[in-house]
Amino acid sequence: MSIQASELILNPDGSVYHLNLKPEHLANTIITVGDPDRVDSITKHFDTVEFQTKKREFHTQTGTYKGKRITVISTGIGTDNIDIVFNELDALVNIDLENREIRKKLTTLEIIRIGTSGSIQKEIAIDAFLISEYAAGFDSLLHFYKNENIQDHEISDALVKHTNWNPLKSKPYIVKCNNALFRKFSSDKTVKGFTATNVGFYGPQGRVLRLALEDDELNAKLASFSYNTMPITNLEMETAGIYGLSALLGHKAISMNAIIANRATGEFSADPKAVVDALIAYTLNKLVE
Ligand code: R1P
Repeated sequence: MSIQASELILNPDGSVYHLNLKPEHLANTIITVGDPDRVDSITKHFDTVEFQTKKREFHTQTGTYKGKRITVISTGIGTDNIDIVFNELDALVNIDLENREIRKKLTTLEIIRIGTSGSIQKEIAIDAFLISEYAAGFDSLLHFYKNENIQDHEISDALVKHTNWNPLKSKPYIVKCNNALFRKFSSDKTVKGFTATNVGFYGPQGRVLRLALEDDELNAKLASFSYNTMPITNLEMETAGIYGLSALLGHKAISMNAIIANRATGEFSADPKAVVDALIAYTLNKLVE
């Protein structure tokens, strides 16, 4: 059945509404970043850039790195944007935009987030590269989709109990990375993590400026949570949405985090750009190994 114009909005040139992309602009390997300026920091390593466009916070460039075709796209901040980016990326490969029908043969995208993050474990040092094996979504994105098969309810229930989670907040959903990508991007230069994806930067991540927190022990409780010896390691704002939607849509995803802050010790990286650049170089090399 054909998807209505109001549900899958296309621009007059036939590109998808927010991303401004047509199917031919997209590679099957995609790097997502939060910061639009980080797109250039990645594609400056490319052999060539064949296409670029910008709309709102969604900046895209497609080119090749050591012969491998890759699209780099900025998502801006938060899982609300992840909903837009992942649905539109999927539509570009898995919906025929002319007749607005789902393709019979579906394409699997390989998606790598390169982002920044704060550790909540003292021993995960500033400037570390952390790969999210699991993610806990404190936003509510996944709850709007049928998702029973991809969530880990046991870990979620244990986390709710350990933190005495306030039921007025959306229940944490637990999702996992793609195992093959986890192995591909892991090395002695990376630490494995269980990432909490927060719905904001200040209160939701336990930062106090002028407003008191609903639970000022939350970060400490997250840091002391351990399920089968898996502690929660770091906070950021996209990974759980990326893992959840990728699993539902049939794509493979991994989230690479440059640890630029340690919330347990109060330290901040002396040169956050250098650690992000180092993670970009590491990730690109792993992609073509
Ligand atoms: C907050 O400053 C932003 O930084 C982190 C968070 O996930 C959030 O998007 O990632 P990026 O550096 O990729 O944006």
